[in-house]
Amino acid sequence: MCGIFAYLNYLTPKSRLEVLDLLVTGLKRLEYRGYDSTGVAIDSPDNKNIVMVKRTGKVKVLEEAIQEHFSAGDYSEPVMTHIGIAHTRWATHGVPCERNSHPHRSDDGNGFVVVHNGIITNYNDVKTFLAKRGYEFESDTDTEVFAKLVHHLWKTHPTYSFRELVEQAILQVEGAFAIAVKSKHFPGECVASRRSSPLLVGIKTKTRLATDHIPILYGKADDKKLGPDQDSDSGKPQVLPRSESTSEFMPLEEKEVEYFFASDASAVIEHTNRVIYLEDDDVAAVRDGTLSIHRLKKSLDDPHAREITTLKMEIQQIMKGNYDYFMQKEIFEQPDSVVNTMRGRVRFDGNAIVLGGIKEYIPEIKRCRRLMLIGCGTSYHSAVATRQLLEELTELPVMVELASDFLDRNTPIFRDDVCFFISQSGETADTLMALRYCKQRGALIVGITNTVGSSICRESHCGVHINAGPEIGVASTKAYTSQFISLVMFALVMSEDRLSLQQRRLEILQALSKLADQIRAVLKLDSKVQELAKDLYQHKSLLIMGRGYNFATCLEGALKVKELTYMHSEGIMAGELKHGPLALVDDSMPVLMIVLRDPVYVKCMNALQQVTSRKGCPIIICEEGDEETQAFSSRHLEIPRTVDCLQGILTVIPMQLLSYHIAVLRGCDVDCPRNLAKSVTVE
Ligand code: G6Q
Ligand code: GLU
Repeated sequence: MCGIFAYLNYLTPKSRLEVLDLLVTGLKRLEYRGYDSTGVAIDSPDNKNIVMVKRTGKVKVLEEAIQEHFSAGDYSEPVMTHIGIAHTRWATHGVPCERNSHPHRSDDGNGFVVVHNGIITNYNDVKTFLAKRGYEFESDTDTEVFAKLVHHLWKTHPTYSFRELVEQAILQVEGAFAIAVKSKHFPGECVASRRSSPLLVGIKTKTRLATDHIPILYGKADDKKLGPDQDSDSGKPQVLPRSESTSEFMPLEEKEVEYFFASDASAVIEHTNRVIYLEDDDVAAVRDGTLSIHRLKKSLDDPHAREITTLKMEIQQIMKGNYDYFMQKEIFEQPDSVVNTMRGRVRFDGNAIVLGGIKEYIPEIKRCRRLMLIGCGTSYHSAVATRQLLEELTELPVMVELASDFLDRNTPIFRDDVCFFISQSGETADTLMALRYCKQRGALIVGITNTVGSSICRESHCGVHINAGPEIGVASTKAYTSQFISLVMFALVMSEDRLSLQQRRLEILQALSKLADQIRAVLKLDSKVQELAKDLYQHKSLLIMGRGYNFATCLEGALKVKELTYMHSEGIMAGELKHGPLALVDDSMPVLMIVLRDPVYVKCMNALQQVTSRKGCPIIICEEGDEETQAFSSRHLEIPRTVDCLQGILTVIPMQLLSYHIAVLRGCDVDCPRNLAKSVTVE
């Protein structure tokens, strides 16, 4: 997913060079989301025009272009009021190139410029409508139609305010978007909106804000849609009633104030911790330093205001510290992040668990017909990892689904289903669409997310925040182990009144209390793993085999290897070896096997013998001191013994380290792997 960052200073002196520096820094904080090109737009020194710089490649390339393009001179003069917008693009329509980079403009005069996340699905219709009215397009993107549509509405409705023009344009487009728009015709104003793609507004004032919410101003539009040929008689687009004007009501009027529009909090936290998470179809407008929020239609359960929340994260949480990469930092944070996930929830003295976010729903969940765990990628793997324990402790059928496939099948969902949506970002489109599908069918929706204010978090009936802290590296690591722990805690809550399961619960609770130290012990294998990576990094493939509680580790380990090193890798259920995969094994095929002393140990040993008898030389992850298993290979990683259902927390860490070291040896971009984004907000 890409990123939006916009900065508006009102009665706060800032030079254009300072604004550009703020914009570039904001984009740097969003780099982890994945992108292929960048761009900025600011006012020209004479305030009569808008100047843009756009580049393909990294933010660094844009930064260098800005330094060349904007010599000091007029750009170093302080300006009291100004709005600058910036963008990192993850191309969906039109190849990554300067011409397709954002911001996109309405006309040669840069009358309106827009930055956009997402996809405008009806852009061809809108493009046809505009082309008939003389508009010529200079890019292959869907985004460009939005800028030109606003311009068209401005020409045909000169009395409309900037916010009203954007509102009307939003009514005409379909699909997912987060947008920020600036205009030379409306200096010092910014209008932003979202639909299925995240956007928040940070507020920074010299004095404490006089309010902790912004009233929502509602309009009375009907939602008649316009296609390109459905013009009204006048040949002009039929413009719908406007939302309430704000002249009589200034919800948030501050003297000196700065606003930050961003795709997520990591770009805002170093400036302010006071943010408003916009909801779908909110239109946020700043005019004369006043922020107002508008919605065209008011539904029964719509709130009267948007809350100004206080971010809890700290700036150092989104910095690398003394690590080379965010992913490396996040791997080594896991002894702390798993503790944070359990903090305030697991009471080791009383062996009790409290999950405040779902507590009141537990009776209803206990009466449900089945549990469904739905997610994508690593989040899906955390569901695979905990399914067996959930079945054991809840004694309910547990289905585990990839969100994309779940939707393709139109899976039957019933009112007595409980559906869990697992998502680090809380914005993954496939997972969000699956949530809405299940919610429409009356199921109880439980969100397991790591991002406060995210769409999945807000659209769930209840949920558990995994409290892993911001995860910046595209490849998920600490979120996986925290998702894993969160689902284990849920299983323990569901079984707290089952006498027959108390011994099992105690065993698990005791194991949880040792987990942080055991993770530290596994992390001490880092240099040994680095040596193993030297054996592997020039190979083309790596097979990872295991079963039972460790099959999920094989899937997750293979995904880590693929996404970080661009090597092929496959997680293989050891029980399936004889049914085909064994044909891949010879003395040249790299194999890693997980063989721990658990209920499937003997079966895993059978698989190990099948591999070695075909001259396979597997790397083995085994328990400390297990000499019988170690005898099968000179390359083994010993991990501490824990209860079977938590082994997957310890066995995944060597996989995270191995994929990291292979990626470094192969010269890959560890934090931003090619073609990938931190959150996939397009289906
Ligand atoms: C894994 C990747 C990716 C991610 C999915 C789901 O390392 O980060 O597979 O897990 O895209 O993302 P969310 O958990 O944010 O929904
Ligand atoms: N669909 C737009 C484009 O291709 C925006 C993509 C994005 O989210 O960056 O330019």
